[in-house]
This record gives sequence, structure tokens and C-alpha cells, in this order.
Amino acid sequence: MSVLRIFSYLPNPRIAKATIAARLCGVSLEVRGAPVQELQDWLWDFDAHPLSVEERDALRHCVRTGRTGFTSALYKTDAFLAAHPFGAVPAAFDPSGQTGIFESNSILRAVARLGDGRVPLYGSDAYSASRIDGFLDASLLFARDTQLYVLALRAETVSAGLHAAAQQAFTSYLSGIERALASGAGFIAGGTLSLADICFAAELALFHNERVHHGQLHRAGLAPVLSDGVAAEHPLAWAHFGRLCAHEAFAPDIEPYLEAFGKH
Ligand SMILES: N[C@@H](CCC(=O)N[C@@H](CS)C(=O)NCC(=O)O)C(=O)O
Repeated sequence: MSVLRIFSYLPNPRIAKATIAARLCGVSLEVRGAPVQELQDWLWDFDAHPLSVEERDALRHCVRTGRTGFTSALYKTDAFLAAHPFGAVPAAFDPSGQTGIFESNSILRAVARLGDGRVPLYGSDAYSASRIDGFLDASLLFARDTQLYVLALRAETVSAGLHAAAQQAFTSYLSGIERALASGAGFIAGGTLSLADICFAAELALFHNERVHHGQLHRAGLAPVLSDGVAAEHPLAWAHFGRLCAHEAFAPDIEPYLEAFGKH
């Protein structure tokens, strides 16, 4: 039986954080969702499902304007918004549907806690767990600026300001990861694979969206952030990303996702 239900657009590397951790911990997840353009015709709820025409008519009162990444109206139930006050996906629920878990890093933490004892992905004590939290917090800062950039690329509205913020966030995050790996311990937060590595791989995979927008960047006189120079500037981080992508727990999610953007 699944111990967590997650609703999202698919594929989504942020949901891959949870599915990778679940593979490693032996936790069973239920994933519901569809490609991003189809979620406007889905019920955003614990019982998420594609809506029939009749249901859409009956649920007009649930229609809300999308805020981030969605320009269409979305059918979010009151129960969904009670469980997920920020109204975003990925959206996870406990088996009763009463407890909503939001933010992909916290959904990732939930999987690790549910699989506790099998693989110590979330540290071995308060200190190591908190160090992992630090990497997850740093990744969220990276993710915030790069989300705005990737969404603007998709909408063909990228500006020099958004590009500069993404470049700054990218360099700052990758520099920290590079320094962490320079200890030689083998993984980002220490000597074993942790949530910090899973989050890093998923967020960097997501950033590969930039690759299909090189034409737009060129027309705007902007250089790709994810350029050939990244491997030279951040060699440890880049090699670690390559190793993680090939890892048996990561590959089922990350490899097909990256294939859509060409080889990394
Ligand atoms: N930092 C969040 C990002 C979640 C997020 O912003 N989701 C957007 C899609 S990219 C969303 O659900 N938007 C709903 C809306 O526009 O109403 C995470 O990692 O889970």
C-alpha cells in the first residue's frame, strides 16, 4: 500500500526527488498527474483526476487562476487549498488525504522519514540532518531564481535581469556544491548519499530546460547559463551530477528527462 500520494504535472524533476528517495528506501508512492497542459482539465484535490465535461460544469465554483507556471484557470477544491495553502504542485498527501505536504524538498524529507531505518538518506543525528537541511535550503534559493528564468524562457519573455539573476543563483549554488565535494568525502553532505544529492540532481536536471531555448537567448544577446564552461568551472559538481544521473535509483527518472534536452 502506498504511504504517500503525490499529484503533479509529469514529468517533473521535483517529483523525481520523491520517487528517487522512494526507490532507495523501499517506500511505496502513488503518483497522479499528466503533462502540464492537461492539468487545467484535472481536479486539483486528494482525489485528483481528469474531469469530465459534466464535472467541469458542476465545479465552476472551484475555478482559480493559475499563479506560477499556469496561465489557465485551474479546478482547485477548497480541501486542496486547506491541505496546500500555497496551491502548488507537486502536492503530497498522507493516506487519509487530511495532511498536505508541499514544497518538493519537504515531500522528499517525508519519503526519507517514512523509509527511516532502511537507508539513512537524512543523516544519522541532529547535526548531520541539519547539515542536509542546509543544502536543501540553498537549493531552494537556486530553484526560486531559476524557476522564474525557466518559466520566462517558456513564455518567451526572458529579460536580461532574469538571466543575470539565474546566472548568479547558478554560480552561487554550483560553487557551494563544488566546495562541499572538494572534501573528498564522496557525496555532497558527507560520506554517504543523502537528500542533498537527490535534490541537487533533480534541480540541475530541471535547469536543462534552458537547452531548448538557445535560439531565444541568442536573439536576446544572452549566453546560456548551462554552457560548456560549467564542467571546467565546477568539475567536481559536474562529474557528481553525471554519476548521480547514471545511478540505478536516479536513472529511471533523470535519464529520460534529460534525453528530451540532448545529452548533458
Ligand atoms: N518550490 C516549489 C515550486 C512549486 C511551484 O511553484 N509549482 C507551480 C508550478 S511550477 C504551481 O503549482 N503553480 C500552481 C498555480 O500556478 O496556481 C517546489 O519545489 O515544490
